[in-house]
Amino acid sequence: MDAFWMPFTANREFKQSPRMLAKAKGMHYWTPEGREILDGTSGLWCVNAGHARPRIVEAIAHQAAEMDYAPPFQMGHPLAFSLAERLVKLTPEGLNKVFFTNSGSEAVDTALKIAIAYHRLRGEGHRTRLIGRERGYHGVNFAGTAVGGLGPNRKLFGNLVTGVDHLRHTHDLARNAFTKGQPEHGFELADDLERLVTLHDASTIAAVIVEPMAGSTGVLLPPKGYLQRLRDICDKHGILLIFDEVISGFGRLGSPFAAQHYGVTPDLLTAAKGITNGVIPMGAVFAKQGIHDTFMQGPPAAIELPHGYTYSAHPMACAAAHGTLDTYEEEGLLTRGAQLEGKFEAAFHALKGLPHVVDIRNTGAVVAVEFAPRAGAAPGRRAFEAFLGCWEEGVLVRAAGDNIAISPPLIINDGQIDQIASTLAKVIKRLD
Ligand code: PXG
Repeated sequence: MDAFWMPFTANREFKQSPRMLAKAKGMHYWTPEGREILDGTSGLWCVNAGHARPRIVEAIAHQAAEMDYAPPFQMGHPLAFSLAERLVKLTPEGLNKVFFTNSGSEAVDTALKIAIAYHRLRGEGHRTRLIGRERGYHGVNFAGTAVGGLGPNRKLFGNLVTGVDHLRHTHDLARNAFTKGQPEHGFELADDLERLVTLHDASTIAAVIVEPMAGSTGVLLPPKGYLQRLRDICDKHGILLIFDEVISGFGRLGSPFAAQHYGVTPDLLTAAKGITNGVIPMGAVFAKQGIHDTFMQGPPAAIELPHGYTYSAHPMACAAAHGTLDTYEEEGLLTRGAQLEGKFEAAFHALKGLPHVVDIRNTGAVVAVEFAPRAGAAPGRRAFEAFLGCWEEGVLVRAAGDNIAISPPLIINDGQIDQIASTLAKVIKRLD
């Protein structure tokens, strides 16, 4: 166990009593001992079509034998172009250019660099400030950590990128607890952006980045009207709006992207995870035509964007993404979340009234159950114990601060939704 320094894990605690997964198929994992675990988290918000799907397995096997790798700089391969064509048909109107990365973190840092460079190319090089939001998660690279809004992820690393500010988060238990779908209260929190404009001046601000639905911080839905208000303020001041859809993209909310679900279109949109069903790492930044075209002004022989990765548009990832999109299309998975929403809502809101439960939130195929923190204990302990309890009962859920988040593969059936809800209820009753 010793050599592997595990990510975002309590290494010493884990190595005392490991939780290991060895096999996966459809809605389930199996431990090395053969214990069956229902996947209530799509792995880590990524396996949206379920595990070991034949189209994806075949696509990867074929590609490994056909062409394992191709250099992405000054060279191309057909799958990358065909994948880009397919993807921009799914994205919100106008986001019709795609830049490939290998993760959500890389997509975020890429989008922020594009935003700054875009302004510079337009003669507004003074627009460098980046605005994030409290409780936002934008991955772990330098800029993503800086615009991120989770204190524990930031405090070890100093100031990182300077010229960053944050909007307040929109979570409001006092006014919105136990809301089904979008909360009624809080759209005015978007006006924080006006306050930051007043403070710093719009001419210094390059972009605002938010998750339309904040996932890893515990499923925070945007208050009604909030995203449109942000869009309006950005337009008024020439600020780019970036939606980080690494979690909300590819069907989680019942539309291909949250931008379509909420009817608000950003200027740049980041994605990852579900783009390949989590099977091969891949991320993407989708850009509006006008942003892309701003880069296409200089001499044709010049490299317009000096940015990219050895593995951008990796053939294996492109093959996995094609197999994933085939599966999503054939099974209608990118809109299935909308049909599942009612079942999720009924199954999980029935947990209201159980001990320590202070909020339940849901949309599409995602739910959070929030606990009151235990007095005197470290934050999140109750949720972590609920996660452990569910694991022992054969259900994988995710602890996020004081919340349990549930985001299973979109192929889930009603009986499996009930199994997650009843297991969680049983475990909650045992919590102190
Ligand atoms: N943006 C968002 C909105 C994310 O949710 C990233 C960027 C970074 O993606 P990569 O691929 O670099 O990890 C994410 C990742 C959790 C959890 O517990 C969520 C993520 C990662 C790890 C844990 O909810 N999301």
